[in-house]
Amino acid sequence: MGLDKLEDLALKLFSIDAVKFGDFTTKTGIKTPAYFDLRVIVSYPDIMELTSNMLYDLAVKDSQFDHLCGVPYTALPIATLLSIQAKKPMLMRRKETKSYGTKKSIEGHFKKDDTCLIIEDVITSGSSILETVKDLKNEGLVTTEAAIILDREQGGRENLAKNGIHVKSLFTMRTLIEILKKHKKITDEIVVTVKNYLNETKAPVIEKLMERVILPYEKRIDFATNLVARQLFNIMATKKTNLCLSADLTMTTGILDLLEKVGEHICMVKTHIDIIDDFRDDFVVRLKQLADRFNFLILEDRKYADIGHTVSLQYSKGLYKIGEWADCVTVHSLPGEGILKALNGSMNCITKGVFLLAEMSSEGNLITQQYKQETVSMASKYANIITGFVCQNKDTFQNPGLIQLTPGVQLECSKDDFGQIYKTPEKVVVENGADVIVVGRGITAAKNPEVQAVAYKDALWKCYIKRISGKLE
Ligand code: 5IU
Repeated sequence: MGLDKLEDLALKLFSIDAVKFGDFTTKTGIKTPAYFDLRVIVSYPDIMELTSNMLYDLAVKDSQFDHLCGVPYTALPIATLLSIQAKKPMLMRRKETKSYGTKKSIEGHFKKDDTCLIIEDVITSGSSILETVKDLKNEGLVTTEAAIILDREQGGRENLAKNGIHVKSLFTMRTLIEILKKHKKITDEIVVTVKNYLNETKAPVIEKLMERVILPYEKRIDFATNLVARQLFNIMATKKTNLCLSADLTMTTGILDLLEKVGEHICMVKTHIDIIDDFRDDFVVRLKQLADRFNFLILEDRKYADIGHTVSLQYSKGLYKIGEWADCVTVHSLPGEGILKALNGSMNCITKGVFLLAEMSSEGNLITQQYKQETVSMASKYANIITGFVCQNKDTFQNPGLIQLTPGVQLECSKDDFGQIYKTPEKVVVENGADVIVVGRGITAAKNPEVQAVAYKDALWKCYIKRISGKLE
């Protein structure tokens, strides 16, 4: 590609204020001496045409791919022009997944394993492209290349390379400012300021997508900010079990006897303290003794869902005083972040943990894609108390320091009479990314619970080993 064309485009972008220099603050609050707003090019058809022709020559005409996909929103019109010029079908990613109907995040017709070329305007960290790639991947599409207008040279290219995506860009920040300097559009001072800025300001490093599900538990300990998560990873790695027993029995002796038998095979016991008929304080003393003896944690599945103030009372007061003996508790995000704020205050230390409910296993539950995403982002502000999420799918979150707790598991797929949907160990661990697997009646209702606990433990561990060996599909 001749330099003339590049120079022509650079000058045109400058003349329409798509490229500006001065003191700017980005959306995320970072100061920058160079600002790009390529959205304005939709008002200049000749510049749109020039841009897309140049991207076509650079990255489209000699590339092999089945679809083009623009990163929403600025790149969409350019992707459309390229799709027409290349006569290749386009895909569109929804930024907000529909919360009704098909719940599809990618629009357009495609087959599994089809390849996709990404079109984007500017990259800084590369995170927008990675979000699009993640959604494409979840639909079975493969992405290895991205064609972009400008690389801000702040680490995006490297972040994308780590995720197997090669970037071809029309401009880098340096080539762009050199052209503008040559044509006396910007002063030497601006050139120096921008170059210094580039040397000093790198975008955050983004780890590999899906890393969580292929990292072994022991390697995830260092990523965990909540102490209970660290303990749980440690227990799983040393005891070689990711089985959590849901001890939904109504007599204390039943629960304690069961734990005597299966304690060595589990990493955690999940209780529903309010279903016990003969609750007495010494029950929790004995429960704690068993937990210490067999090295497992206690999760009270209380599913808090009230306003923060009430929840802090429910957590620390009343008959059960859950906060005194449970290592962690389950919590709904429904009431808003006040519930986490209150628990953060009540827990008062990071030796306690919260599993936040992001999805449920029961038929017809009302949790939507948006609810799930907002639950995950709510948790990020309370990293010291969040142990993980109760969820059903691996794309719910990426952070390898958090734990995916998945209920609704039996050795054979089935349902109960009240809408519980069971999946197999293979499905939840290998395909859906479960880290800790909750089994209740699969063990408690068995003729020989101990034998059955071992069967679950072995099956679940085998699946985990298969998953971390990278044989995902
Ligand atoms: N539980 C679920 N599904 C969920 C959530 C919690 O089954 O989505 I959140 C609880 C309910 C029960 C246990 O205590 O997990 C599963 O027991 P069974 O394996 O017996 O179905």
